[in-house]
Amino acid sequence: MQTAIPCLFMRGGTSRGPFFLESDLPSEPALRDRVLLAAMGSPDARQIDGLGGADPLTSKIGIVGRSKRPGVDLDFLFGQVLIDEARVDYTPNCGNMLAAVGPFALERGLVKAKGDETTLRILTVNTDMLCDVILQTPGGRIRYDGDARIDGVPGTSAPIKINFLDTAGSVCKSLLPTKNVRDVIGGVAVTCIDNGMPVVLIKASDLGRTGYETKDQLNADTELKARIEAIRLKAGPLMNLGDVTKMVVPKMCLISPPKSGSGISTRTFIPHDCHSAVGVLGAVTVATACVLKGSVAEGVAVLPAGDTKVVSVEHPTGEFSVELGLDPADPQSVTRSALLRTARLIMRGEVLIPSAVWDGKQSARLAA
Ligand code: NQM
Repeated sequence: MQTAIPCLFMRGGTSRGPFFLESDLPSEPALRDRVLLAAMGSPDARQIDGLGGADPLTSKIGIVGRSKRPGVDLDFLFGQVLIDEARVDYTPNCGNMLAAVGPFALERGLVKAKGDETTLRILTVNTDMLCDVILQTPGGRIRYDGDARIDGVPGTSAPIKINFLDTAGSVCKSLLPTKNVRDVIGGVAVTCIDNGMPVVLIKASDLGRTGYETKDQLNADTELKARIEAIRLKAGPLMNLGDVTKMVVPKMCLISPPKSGSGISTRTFIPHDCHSAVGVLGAVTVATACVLKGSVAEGVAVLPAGDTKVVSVEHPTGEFSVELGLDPADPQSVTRSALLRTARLIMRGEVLIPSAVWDGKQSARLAA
């Protein structure tokens, strides 16, 4: 016997996973997590018995509902389903999966299109982060095809613009949680920063690498990975994150001068595997470090002039442009960020969960 749970399987940016209505999942968090682990096939290195793609970028889920907060359309809970461990981590945000939330909500009738373009205000409940997402909705339906191209995804799709309203200190409670723009950890200069994602920036050259290695080269570099992890474990408590041994944050980012002449080049560990591109809020955070005087990105990043800076964050499969709005009175202060993503509905249906995991009934205590 199995329990059928409605779900839409969607790509959001350079990530992918099943999206669920909050009301279709158990309301009791521990049971909900067991259901999500069964849906994805975790723990198992190949996630062979579920929907997961055996990679951190394809082992993600979204839970969406109408927002309880006035003026906000949707609540989004992002879950990183660990592959080798029976655990769902709700600590960080995911700006990639966020791109699929509006399309999901339109598909499932949680919201209505408002014309050729629809702006939805979404609350990412993981860190209480608000954003406005602008979707193409000609004829009242979500449009997936279009001319927008993002590196890391083949072809083109309809653009989805995301304007973040309040990202500083998302998980660490402040933009610079160590109170310094630069620290030395394990003998290496780092910048510990959180403008939507806790990230530790390190100059690749300080670790004896170019920063232009491929993802596979870096994933095979066990000596480098051990060094990065040692720094990460020390950075965690300094960033108000406590013991991060079992957490997926902070992400670790090796930086080097931009290959194209403008922006910054990155290789991001999330936190143990090298990302094939770069996370959305990871990129916003790295771009923010680039405008801070004294950060390890100073002298590495090449930035355009002006109060609105488009920072090209280069990564292993291309680049990601982040628009930062700076306070004209304080050019060290980033007041907003915006970027472009795309998304697509890949499959709609039901995911089947062994009824020994969940029989489909809400617990009597919580349902009452
Ligand atoms: O930083 C990967 C991704 C992410 C997270 C990661 C993300 C973000 O590419 O907002 O999108 O950092 O684990 O999906």
